[in-house]
Amino acid sequence: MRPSHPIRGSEITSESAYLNRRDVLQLAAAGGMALAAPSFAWAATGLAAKPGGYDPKEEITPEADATSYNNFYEFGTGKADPAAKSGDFNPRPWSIKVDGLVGKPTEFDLDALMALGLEERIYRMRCVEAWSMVIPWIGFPLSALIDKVEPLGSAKYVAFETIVRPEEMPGQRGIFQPLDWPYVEGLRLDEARHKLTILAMGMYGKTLPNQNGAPIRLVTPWKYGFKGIKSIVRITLTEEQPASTWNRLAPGEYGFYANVNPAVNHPRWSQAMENRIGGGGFFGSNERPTLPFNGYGDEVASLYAGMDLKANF
Ligand SMILES: Nc1nc2c(c(=O)[nH]1)N[C@H]1C(S)=C(S)[C@@H](COP(=O)(O)O)O[C@H]1N2
Ligand SMILES: [Mo]
Repeated sequence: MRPSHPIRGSEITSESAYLNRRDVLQLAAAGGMALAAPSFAWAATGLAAKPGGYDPKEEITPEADATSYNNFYEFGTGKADPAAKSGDFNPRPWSIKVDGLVGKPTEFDLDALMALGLEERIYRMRCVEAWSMVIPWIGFPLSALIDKVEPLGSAKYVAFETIVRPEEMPGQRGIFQPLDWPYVEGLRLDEARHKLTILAMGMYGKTLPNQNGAPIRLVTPWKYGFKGIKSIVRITLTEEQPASTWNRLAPGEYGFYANVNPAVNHPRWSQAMENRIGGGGFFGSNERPTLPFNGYGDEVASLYAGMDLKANF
């Protein structure tokens, strides 16, 4: 069954939003990033490959699907809740505090974040519930942010935290709270600095909609969707492995690494296949095999050399 696509505020405001495709191109040109040109050529033609194992034969997921079928428990536990119930959330102004084991703890506002080098990256995404999408993100490499704060030699991990704002997030109000807030996630420092890891501020050439994690969220395309923490307000470099929300809730079901792995089943279902959302239909009609590391193995497998990925799932 396809979800309905109600008209949302974000569709009306997107043209006047702070970030549109032209701004992105200008910023990318100003920054002179090596990756920017190929990314944009590739976005413009809709063809060609890279970065990151993207198969040009795979269609980009319709924007209406990517913005209406979401997980964002701060707005409710249903997949339609984030689009339906995030209208009161106001992601501007915003800042991210970066602290912990760094030489230069810094608070970055949206302008400072955008200046870190926005570019478009089309990534295959894969959720633990076995649905997948192909999404054109706009973001910058997380490594650019990490470099700015000058990590200390003792830093081994990066911890992320989502905003807590019950006044604007109905899933954080009421007696039944499905998760402990704030939502938290973590990466190993080398994963965080990997070239595929971005903080996204837009998608489909527009400002990120509230339901997808406005104004800024993590994207790690070789990991299951739950690692992609949304509406980030704090990033802390640590020596110890940080907590992650789903791992804390159900450690047998959601590992810290969360690398997409068709050989490691979720205890309640197989991870061998996935359903690509969009276009032709929803569940059942668009099934395909899941690839190790979601198809990004050439780029990321070396991060895990010598590790038992069944034990470290
Ligand atoms: N703060 C926060 N971040 C979150 C979640 C959440 O509930 N809260 N859900 C996660 C899960 S389970 C998934 S699959 C992705 C979904 O991202 P999308 O809605 O943009 O596809 O967001 C992740 N990030
Ligand atoms: Mo998820």
